[in-house]
Amino acid sequence: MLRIWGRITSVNVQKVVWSADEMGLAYERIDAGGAFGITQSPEYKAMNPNSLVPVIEDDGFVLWESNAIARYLAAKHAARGLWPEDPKLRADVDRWMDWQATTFTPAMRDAFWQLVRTPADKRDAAALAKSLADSEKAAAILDGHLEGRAFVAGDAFTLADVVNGCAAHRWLLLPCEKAPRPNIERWYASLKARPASGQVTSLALS
Ligand SMILES: N[C@@H](CCC(=O)N[C@@H](CS)C(=O)NCC(=O)O)C(=O)O
Repeated sequence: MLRIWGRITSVNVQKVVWSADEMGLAYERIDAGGAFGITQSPEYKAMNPNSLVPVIEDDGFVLWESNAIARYLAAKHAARGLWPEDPKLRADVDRWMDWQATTFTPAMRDAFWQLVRTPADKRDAAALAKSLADSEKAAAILDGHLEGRAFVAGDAFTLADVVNGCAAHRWLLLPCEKAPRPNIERWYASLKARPASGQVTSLALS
């Protein structure tokens, strides 16, 4: 059976779990990382020398990097809707997946850590302010892109919605003032209505 290592509070683990749930896959998720440890053990490092989550093991095949895992699962299970075969459509999905991993989530990392995982008296105000400003820029780009569109890439739900949905979940729940983003909110509400998103969209931030 497919095994997924990683705590569900990790946005990168969330992307894999939501992808697997969209495909209706059976899997076992093993808590690892953060307070669960495990990632520094020699056995885990043999799977992922970065000591990060998630990692999957599928019939002896080991893979890390959350977006690569989501694409592998879609390819293996012929989930063509989630990762289309048409080169242009696929490139569009890949582009927005890369954007999530390189721009949207990194922008909000400090804000998330400062507001959710750091006591108020120990926060770094400058890091928080910069991260909030960067996040607003990214949110404005996504909101503008979603104007008149139901989904991030193409006309149907894809992996680009899954990974950006995980990032948006984190952004929308961050306890801070944000500019109104009506297109993100409409799109995110439609993702939240999908049964397969439940493990992620029902989570409180921690
Ligand atoms: N690019 C990697 C990043 C993985 C990553 O940064 N994972 C974080 C959690 S989101 C992690 O393992 N942090 C250390 C820990 O949880 O112990 C991916 O997308 O899988």
